[in-house]
Amino acid sequence: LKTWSDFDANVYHSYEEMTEFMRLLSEQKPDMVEMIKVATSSEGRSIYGVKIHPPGPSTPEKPSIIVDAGVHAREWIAPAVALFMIKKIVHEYGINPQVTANLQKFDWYIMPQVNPDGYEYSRTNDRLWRKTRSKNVTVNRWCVGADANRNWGYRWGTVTQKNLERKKVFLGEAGANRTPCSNIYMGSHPYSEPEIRGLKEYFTWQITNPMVYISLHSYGQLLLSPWGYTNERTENYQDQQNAAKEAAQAIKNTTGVSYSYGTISEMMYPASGTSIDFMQHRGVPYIYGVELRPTDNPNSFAFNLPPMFIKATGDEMMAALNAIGTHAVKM
Ligand code: ING
Ligand code: ZN
Repeated sequence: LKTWSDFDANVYHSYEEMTEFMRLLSEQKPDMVEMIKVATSSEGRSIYGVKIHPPGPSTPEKPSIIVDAGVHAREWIAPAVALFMIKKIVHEYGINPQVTANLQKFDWYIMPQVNPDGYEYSRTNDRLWRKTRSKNVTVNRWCVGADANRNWGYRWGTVTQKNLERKKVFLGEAGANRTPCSNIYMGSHPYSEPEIRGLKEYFTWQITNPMVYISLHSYGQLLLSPWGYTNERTENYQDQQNAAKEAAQAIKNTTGVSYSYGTISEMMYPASGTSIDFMQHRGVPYIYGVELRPTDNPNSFAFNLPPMFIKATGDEMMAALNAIGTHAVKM
């Protein structure tokens, strides 16, 4: 790579290549892009993001749009889409009216890969790895990793498998699990995972006016809003659904693909300790956990979406974020 625009957003990259892209971008577009460090992983990798604003000094009072991706290692399309959007925003600022308007209204914080240890493990050892790579000792054996989307402190561990069984809810990877060997292990305590601790600190202290928060996952083509830990609806449920409806329509208009929307517990399963619930509790008005492509039908590509779909998935997510941003400033 010589310049940031040489970065091929239409393939899956190593973590090193991702950080190289962000570094080049921040060096070559310093008037728009600042590289931020949000955390250090269990294996010692630095976790970065970018803050993007219109050319010129950034103004601290601006509302912001926050996007994270890569929480779950095997969901490769999520970091690819986040990187695609970073490149698209910088490239199309001043050209594409939607992108331009939303960069003028909001500061964008995009963290494209927040679980680099898990991601690298999924590239080299186990394609279906989901968790972090922290080490946990159990009574009779070692188990590695916690579910980074069960480790947040708000209502941490309140939806256990035991609770779910009592409610006769579909199990799968729902709820949260106290056993370190589980794929949805919630961690030994809230924020036990350094990746999540770092994100929480950054969100709490460095982002003063969050307006939209999006966490990218795969798959299923869903826009999921709070709460995760309970079936109860949030006080701003209707407004969140209205914005989701506009986002789904924007996606449809962009690529013709359908996304459904609703709360996490309605559309999928109850889950506690997610970043979505933390952000809702913090009072962020528009919050969506997004399940990107493909659909969840049995013969879909599941976690192995071919890279030829990165562009379309990225374009439609950009359209969805622009729609949510446009809705947010109207309210
Ligand atoms: N699904 C999510 C999970 O953590 C989710 C569902 C997404 C919940 C975003 C909360 C926020 O189980 C996947 N595919 O990981
Ligand atoms: Zn996920």
